[in-house]
Amino acid sequence: MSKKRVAYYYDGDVGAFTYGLGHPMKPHRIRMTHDLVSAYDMLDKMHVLRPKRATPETMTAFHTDEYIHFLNRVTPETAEELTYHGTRFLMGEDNPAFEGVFEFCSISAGGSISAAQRITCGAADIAINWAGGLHHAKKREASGFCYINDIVLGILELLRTYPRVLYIDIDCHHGDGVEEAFYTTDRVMTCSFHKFGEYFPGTGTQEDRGRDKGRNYAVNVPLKDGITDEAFKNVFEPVIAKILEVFRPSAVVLQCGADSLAGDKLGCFNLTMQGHAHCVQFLRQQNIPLILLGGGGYTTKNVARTWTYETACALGIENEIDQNLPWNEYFEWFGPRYRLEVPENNMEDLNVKDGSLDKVRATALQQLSQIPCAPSVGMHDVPRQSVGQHLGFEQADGEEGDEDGVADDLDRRLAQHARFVYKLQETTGASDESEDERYDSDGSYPRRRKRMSIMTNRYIDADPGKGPPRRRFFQSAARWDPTYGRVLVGKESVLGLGMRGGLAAMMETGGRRTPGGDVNMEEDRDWEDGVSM
Ligand code: V1D
Ligand code: CA
Repeated sequence: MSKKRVAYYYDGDVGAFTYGLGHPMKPHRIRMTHDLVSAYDMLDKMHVLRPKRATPETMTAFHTDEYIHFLNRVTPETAEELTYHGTRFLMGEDNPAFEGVFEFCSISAGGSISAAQRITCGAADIAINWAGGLHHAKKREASGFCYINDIVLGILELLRTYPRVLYIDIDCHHGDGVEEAFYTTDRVMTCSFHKFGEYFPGTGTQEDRGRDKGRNYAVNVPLKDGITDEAFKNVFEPVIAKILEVFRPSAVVLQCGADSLAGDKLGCFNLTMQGHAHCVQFLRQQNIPLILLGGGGYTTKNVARTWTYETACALGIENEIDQNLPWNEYFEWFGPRYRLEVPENNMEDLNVKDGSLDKVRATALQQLSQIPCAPSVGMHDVPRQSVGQHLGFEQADGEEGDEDGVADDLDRRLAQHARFVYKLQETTGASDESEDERYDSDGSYPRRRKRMSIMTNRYIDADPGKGPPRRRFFQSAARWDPTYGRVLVGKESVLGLGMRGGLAAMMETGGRRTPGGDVNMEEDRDWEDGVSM
């Protein structure tokens, strides 16, 4: 099994938050997982990073300003008033306004955004954020223990670089928030495996398949109680294999909700730790950039065991680690066997009993057969390499990155590069000819203005009437964003333009401004010219 560069995001503060007494969601399980990962000596086998916390502005890439403003100031004391007596923003007992809720969200979302950046800059093959995976959060309200949809924010980050992203959700609950966010686009395929029938949130039938351009790009696999490893594998593998074949994602985000494990307090499946982790192993071997996120999981010792084992799977060392748990701070929680295992129980598998699993699989495969071929954003080529990689800015393997260093450092270096290129344009008559040929024969600067592309480092003829239509430098792939004080490159500019047209509109235009606007990636010859990225 090939070695992979794994980035692992963890904030030591995350385990201290509490949803309140009697609430099943326990952020402490993230800390237990981390402790076990550490006890197994896995930390020095991967890049351990403390994620930058997501800012309110970052969160509004998906959520409404009004909701983020609310979340940023609500406290247990003001909740009643700010939710208009429980009628807005929060969902009753499921989503209490607990102490520090915004900080908790900024850690969770910051981890998934950082993970995505680590993948797009080419510094990791697999990025992990066990504090993420909060798939129920909606654009303007919390739902099902989730307040901020870190997954949507992470995928938006991936879409700045990649044409297509696959989202897979093995949490026992339907991944409704993520599905809804990308329901009308063919750039994100969502696939959720979940219990369906008198179960939260009540969505996720096989009739729900996406709309408009997104028709058939939402895949749902509704299941019944008691599904075992073998039955799950028999639906997961063929459905995901088919998706990989027809959709050809550039990156995969796997939500590893652990409430699908046997014996979960809220779940009703019968998966063992191995059966759950098989999904991670299956995706790892596809050699597609992968993000692993947390999610549900309410029998905390089993969550810690499984996410620890899945961290080992990401590293490719799952066969080398001891099944007897090493000593760790929470050792006594894992008795009486103190083993790295989640065994199945004797519940009946209702999926196999009535043959419904075969029907569900057949329906999913039939849906996928209707997808013609991998879609693209318009017909132009989209870089397969991140801008950072292309310009040679990617972090070298083994280079230690602290905190959120990679993305910031990349931004800094891209900005520096952009300023260098921009300066070149202003001070020289840039040309792709040799050094000597930059000047007219009389020694003056040439009248034909040429500009350098930040994407290709090649000069473009910017002279009107000659060659391709004249384009301004910052219309092509990069522009300076004064708000964030950094260069926005390629589809990054999508987000810089704001989400006023809505997520779907942004997806439809593939990151271009709406008609009439002056940024149109499709027209950009730098991209069209088939510069192999
Ligand atoms: F049992 C509880 C005790 C206290 C507070 C809430 C719950 C609870 C259990 N199950 N709440 C639920 C589900 N909510 C309802 C609604 C409340 N009724 C009015 C209907 O049934 C929510 C289950 C959320 C599951 C979240 C998740 O596992 O999918 C997840 N994934 O990522 C993060 C969380
Ligand atoms: Ca699910």
